[in-house]
Amino acid sequence: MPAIIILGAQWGDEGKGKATDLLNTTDDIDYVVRTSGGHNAGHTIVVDGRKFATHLLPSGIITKGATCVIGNGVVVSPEALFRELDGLVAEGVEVADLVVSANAHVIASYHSTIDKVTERFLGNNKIGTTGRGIGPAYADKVNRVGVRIADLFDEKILTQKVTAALEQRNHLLTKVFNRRAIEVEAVVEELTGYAERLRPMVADTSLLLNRALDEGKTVLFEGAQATMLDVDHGTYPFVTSSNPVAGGVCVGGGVGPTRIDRVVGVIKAYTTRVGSGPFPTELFDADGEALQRIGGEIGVSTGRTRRCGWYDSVIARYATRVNGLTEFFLTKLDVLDHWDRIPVCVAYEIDGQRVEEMPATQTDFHHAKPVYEFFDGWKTDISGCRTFEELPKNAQTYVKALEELSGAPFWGVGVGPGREQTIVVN
Ligand code: 2SA
Ligand code: GDP
Ligand code: MG
Repeated sequence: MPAIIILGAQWGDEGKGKATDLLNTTDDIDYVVRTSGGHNAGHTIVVDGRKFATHLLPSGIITKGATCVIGNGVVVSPEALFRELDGLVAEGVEVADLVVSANAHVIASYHSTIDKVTERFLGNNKIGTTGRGIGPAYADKVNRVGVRIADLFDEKILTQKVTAALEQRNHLLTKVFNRRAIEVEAVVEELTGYAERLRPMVADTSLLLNRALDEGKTVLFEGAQATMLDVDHGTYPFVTSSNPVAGGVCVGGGVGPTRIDRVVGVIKAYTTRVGSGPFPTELFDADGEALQRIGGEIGVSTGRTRRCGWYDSVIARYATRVNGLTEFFLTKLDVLDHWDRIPVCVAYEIDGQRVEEMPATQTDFHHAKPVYEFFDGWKTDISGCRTFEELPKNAQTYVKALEELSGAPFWGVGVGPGREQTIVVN
């Protein structure tokens, strides 16, 4: 199985880090690749009780073996990159090799400034971004005034590009936001400061990955954010500024769709979301608080509390459709150990009509009310279960029901954060 995509099927934080780590340590993976987003991701890996978090780096970085790749579709803050690498080394991690695409776009400190100022300006209508400069960096890229990693090695070109980018940004900052203009020289100095350390890591990663696939090597694409945060397919405008769906992986990795063999959607046994935007199964009661507390639902990068709700199979079916999922990996089933009865959203009610598929418009999605089916809980600690048969009967019924509703087979089930706390079903 040479090319595998792992991606988020809900609003992120489904356990993509754990799923990536699991495949990386049980299968023979040669490359672990990030293809979208930046250091707004927060992927957690728990090995022998030790917890590691990655933000910009692929999760494979903590396991020496596979080469890690940051693809052209990623927005890279060199400052965050080296802070993260140095942090892991300081923790005693023997980090894996890292290759960075020459065509990846750069996040400079002004992108983060603009991100935060814009959010403040939006007030109650804010997106709830991570403030990492992700949106402004992608905006520069699409607006054709972005700086790419390769530009850091030629000061003259870098100066030209930063000048062009800041011409527009400074107009906005000074005239609309009443802020001081950002100086070109300061940005050029900031960025060239990373050039020497970056240079040996930089390559044509599309060529690297395509050659690897030609040679029968195995490439694991580790998605960041998730389907419902996709700028095209998510709950726009409450989304991130990239395409975390399977199609975006091909664009951001420089590989064609015909090379992909498996597309795994990681999905939680309930739902969470961080930031603003619609969320039909969101709970505002003691159940929501309990899911948040028991599930430890706190943002890995920003420390924000995540909003919680029940499993939404309309979203699962949508994720199957827009990503062409070949399978799901269900996580955090153990968090539901404590409930007598577990609701699952099987459809929506919109203006009195039952709707089984994701509504075509955001207005309808904002009005969607969940239609629930109820399943008996198991009220047993399942964190030690290692086979499907060891799970209590009610947990088996719950998993089978979700699988039936979600549109693709369940490959595995997570019963705890640890690498070994996994049941392989299919
Ligand atoms: P941005 O910063 O422009 O990408 O924010 C836009 C929206 O995307 C959401 N977003 C996320 N949602 C869940 N998890 C993310 N990663 C971190 C984590 C988040 C954190 O793993 O916990 O630490 O808060 C992530 N990154 C972006 C964001 O909340 C906005 O809704
Ligand atoms: P990602 O962004 O998709 O990689 O997910 P995060 O790391 O942001 O959040 C997932 C959280 O759930 C992390 O704290 C993981 O350690 C944890 N986790 C992953 N799988 C399981 C599971 O099956 N059970 C439990 N209890 N925790 C899990
Ligand atoms: Mg996360």
